[in-house]
Amino acid sequence: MKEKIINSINQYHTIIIHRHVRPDPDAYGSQVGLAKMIEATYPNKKVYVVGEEDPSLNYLARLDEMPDEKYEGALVIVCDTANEERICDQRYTQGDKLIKIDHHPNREPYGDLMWVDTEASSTSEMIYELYLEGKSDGWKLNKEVARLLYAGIVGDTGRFLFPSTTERTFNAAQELVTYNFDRKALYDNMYQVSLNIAKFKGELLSSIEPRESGLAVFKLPKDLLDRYEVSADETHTFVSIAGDIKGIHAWVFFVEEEGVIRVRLRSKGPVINEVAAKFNGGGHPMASGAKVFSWEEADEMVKALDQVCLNFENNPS
Ligand SMILES: [Mn+2]
Repeated sequence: MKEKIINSINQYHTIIIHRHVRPDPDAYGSQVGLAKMIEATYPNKKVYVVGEEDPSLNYLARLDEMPDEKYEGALVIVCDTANEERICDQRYTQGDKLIKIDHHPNREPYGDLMWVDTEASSTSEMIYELYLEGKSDGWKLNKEVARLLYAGIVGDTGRFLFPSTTERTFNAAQELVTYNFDRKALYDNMYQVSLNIAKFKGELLSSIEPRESGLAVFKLPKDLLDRYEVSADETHTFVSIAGDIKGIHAWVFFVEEEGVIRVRLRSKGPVINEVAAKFNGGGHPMASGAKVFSWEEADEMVKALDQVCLNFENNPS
């Protein structure tokens, strides 16, 4: 598949790269890392990165304004996005050919070519491996590409901590750091938090009451977010908050937004993506997202998660 993707890239003059809504470092890293790698390798090609910018990720890259007509005859690549609904900028269908590159479970296949590797820690790791495949044909990596791909890998692996981190991950990181980008500046940008977020975290930590099942529940109604001046989007920065606490097997965030309660699920053992799938969501076995539409429905979801955690306690695999 990697070879087919490289052949397609070879064939097209204009290449437009998309990623998912609510971007994270892996979305930007894989999208812009791939773009800059193609530019370095093929200086005559036109490569564009599209989607709404997230100002908190401006330190990684800035995106392009794209007139519609550029899609005509173009190759479109979508990185790090499991399903079509989550693709940022819905013009992705307007090109000549569509390629999906992703590491999430392939529940909703799309595209003329698909490269999905759920064993990869991140899409950025896959883009590094695409480079390895193309290396003998002259594919080029540079300092900026290395910085972007490294950021994506670090972001999706929680700094090489999550079980998705493998020998492949370290292999990629090992070569990427030889490009001598400013790693300290990158980490400073990725992990600094503002004072209100730090205080909000304190509030959440002191509110933890683990349930008998080993599940911890964080309910974040709008008035609480308002009191700390924390936006619903910002809550993703402390989603791993309960990971170090003894006795907690899984935890769930319910974040109240306009007309919807967004759910973020994390686990250290119980498989939680099946519950997520029942509540308008999905994702990885140990990290998923979902949506509910009332606090009553949130409580139903908590019950379903309790069950999964209790089953895990009784039969840990
Ligand atoms: Mn990813």
